[in-house]
Amino acid sequence: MSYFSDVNKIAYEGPDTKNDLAFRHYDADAMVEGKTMRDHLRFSVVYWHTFRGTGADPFGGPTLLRPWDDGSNSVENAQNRVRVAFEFMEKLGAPYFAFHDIDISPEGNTLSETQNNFDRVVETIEEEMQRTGIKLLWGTANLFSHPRYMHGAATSCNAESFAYAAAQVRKCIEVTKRLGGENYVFWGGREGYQNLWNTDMQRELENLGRFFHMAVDYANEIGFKGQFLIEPKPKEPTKHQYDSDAAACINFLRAYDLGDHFKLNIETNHATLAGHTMMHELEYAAIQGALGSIDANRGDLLLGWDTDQFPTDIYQTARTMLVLLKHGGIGSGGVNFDAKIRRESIDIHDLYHAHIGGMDAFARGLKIAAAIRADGQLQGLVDQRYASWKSGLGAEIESGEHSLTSLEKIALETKAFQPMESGRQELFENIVNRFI
Ligand code: XLS
Ligand code: NI
Ligand code: NI
Repeated sequence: MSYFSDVNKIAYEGPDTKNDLAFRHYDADAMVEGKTMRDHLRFSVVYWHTFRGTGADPFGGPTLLRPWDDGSNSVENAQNRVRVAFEFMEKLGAPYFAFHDIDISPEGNTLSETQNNFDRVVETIEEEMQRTGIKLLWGTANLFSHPRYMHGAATSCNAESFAYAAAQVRKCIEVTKRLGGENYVFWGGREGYQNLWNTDMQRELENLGRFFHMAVDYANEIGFKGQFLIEPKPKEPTKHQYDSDAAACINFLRAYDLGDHFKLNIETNHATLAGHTMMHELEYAAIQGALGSIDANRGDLLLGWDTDQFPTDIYQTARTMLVLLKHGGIGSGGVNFDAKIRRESIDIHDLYHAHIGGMDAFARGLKIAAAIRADGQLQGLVDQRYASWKSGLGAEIESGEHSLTSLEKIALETKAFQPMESGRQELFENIVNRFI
């Protein structure tokens, strides 16, 4: 049964269309820098917000009551929801989706019942993937909702929680492989602490490293070739999450000898919660060879938590795409809308408006970033700012010809500094604005 029978496949109609259910900028087949928009952006819909989000918040219950959901915890309800989800994604034209194990299938009374439910729902997903050609960007295990994870999962003080988490991850990697998932994500849900007095940080970090090694070993064992990704976030739900930002994650991966096996999934609203910009996090991850994928959303300047709003800020998407283009694209990752509609947006069509808006904002960001690069003035000014490294002393230093002592000699001989380059921040900002 169709729940979106009044919605046609969302088409590109150009910026002047009056149709709210159309793309103004995302033209999947249009070429940008020699690649289609589809291949640059690799859009992905998240199952948890889009098909399991209820609108509940700490002050009130569900507002998003879906006509397709019978409210039960049955496998049949979950399978039916899968069909609705694929109808939605097919009409939207998103090539990918992502899920947590417990988003797509109900937990049972025992682990084996849970696994059995999972397999049954995955069968329906497999059918729908075949029917529509929609692919799996990544799978992940939810290791944070159940009370057994109140102290964390891989960093729990309780060994049995660790064991249960291991079982969940093993199964979820198996399913991700079965569905041809291109990545597998670890977001450290409650891997962190609320209070250092009661926390053995060293043990928790070592166990986290141990847990990730087990995942790598299992992937090798079954031949799962997808990319492992860690998703940094500084706080929420714990006060201090161990994977707080890109730099902390990369340090952790190197310290525990995991650097070759993991990249990062950078989320916009997590970057800002960490006191960074998305561009900073992407740039840092990229130069360390660790840029894997992005969770696209945005926060609210006035709110200090992960509001997961759909990205509509053209500056933000243009910056994001500029960094991605600079570093050769997103690889096996994608632009994954880890974003939710507001609890007041109760019409099922709002799901379309939200995703269309996000896809158009990124398509515009992509076009803007490509135009800035084609124009070249911005990069030219950056190059000019660093010109002192291209020849003479700078080139000598960068090629390793100097020591503190030899440089001291040069500094002692320097009578007066040459006039320096201006930072020209205002000009840089003006140039960007010409393309927005
Ligand atoms: C929560 C995270 C989460 C991950 C997947 O803040 O963004 O949704 O992306 O577990
Ligand atoms: Ni998040
Ligand atoms: Ni996320």
